[in-house]
Amino acid sequence: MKILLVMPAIKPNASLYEKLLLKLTMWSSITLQQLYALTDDEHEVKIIDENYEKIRYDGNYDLVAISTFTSTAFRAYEIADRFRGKGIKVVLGGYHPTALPEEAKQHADAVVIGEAEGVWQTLLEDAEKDDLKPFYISNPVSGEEIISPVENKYFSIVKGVEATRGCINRCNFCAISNSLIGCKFRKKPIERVIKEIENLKCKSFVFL
Ligand code: B12
Repeated sequence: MKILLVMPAIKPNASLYEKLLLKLTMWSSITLQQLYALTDDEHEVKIIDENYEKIRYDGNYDLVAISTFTSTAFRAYEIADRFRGKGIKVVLGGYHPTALPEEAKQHADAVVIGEAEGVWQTLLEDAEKDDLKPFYISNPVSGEEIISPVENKYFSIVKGVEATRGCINRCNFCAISNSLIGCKFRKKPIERVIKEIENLKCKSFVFL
C-alpha cells in the first residue's frame, strides 16, 4: 500500500516569522518516525509533518494516518475530511483520539485508541483487505517491544529521544497518565537508547 503519515501543523496559519520561530525552537516529535519503523517494508511510506512542509492532497495514497493531540485536533479533522472527500481511507490516532474516539471517528474510517504498537500491523492487514474496523484498542506493550524510530528527516536544533514511556505517577488530574498511552511506565533497553543518541545528527537532544 501507499501510506501517508501526517502530523498536523500546530499553527496552520502562522506568519512566515512565526513559522521560522517554531522551526528554530521546536524539538522534534518522533511519532510518525515510530509509526514508520513499525510498518513492514512491503509498504511505501511517506511522512509529512505540516510544521515543516505543505501537505499535498494529490498523491494517490491507499491510506492516510494522522496523529493528533488536542490542540491540533481541529486541523487534523480538516486534513482527514479533505482526504476522505477524495475517497482515501483515513486513520486517526494519538492522545486526542484516544481520549475522544467517538469524536475522532466522525472524521476517520478507523481510530486507534492507545499506542500503535500491538495494533498497527493488524490495521494495515485489514486496510489491505478493505476491512478496516472502526476502533482498534491497544494495550501498552513492554519496553523491549518499543523499537527504535526511523531517522527524522526534518531539521531541528534539539531532537527527541524516547527512553521511557508512561509515567510512574497516576495523578487523578492527568488526562495522559490515565489514558491507554501513558498509564504504564516502561523503560526501553538502555543499549537501544544509547545507540539512538549516538546516531542523532545533532548536538543536543531531549528525553521525551
Ligand atoms: C515532542 C512533544 C512536543 C513537540 C512536538 C509535537 C509535535 N506533534 O510535533 C512540541 C515541543 C512542539 C510540543 C508542543 C506542545 N505540546 Co507536546 N509533547 C511532546 C511529547 C514530550 C513527546 C511526543 C512524542 O514524540 N512521543 C513519542 C511518540 C513515539 O509517542 P506518541 O506521540 O505518544 O505516539 C504513540 C501513540 O500516541 C500512538 N499514536 C500517536 N499518533 C498516532 C497516529 C496513528 C495513526 C496511530 C495508529 C497511533 C498513534 O502511537 C505512537 C507510538 O506508540 C509529549 C509527551 C510524551 N512523552 O509523549 C507532549 C504532549 C504531546 N504535548 C502536549 C501539549 C499539551 C503540547 C502543547 C499544546 C503545549 C502548549 N500548551 O503549548 C504544545 C502544542 C503547541 C500548541 N501551542 O498548540 C500534551 C498533549 C496532551 C493532549 N491531550 O493533547 C503531551 C501529551 C504532554 C502532556 N503530558 O501534557 N510538544
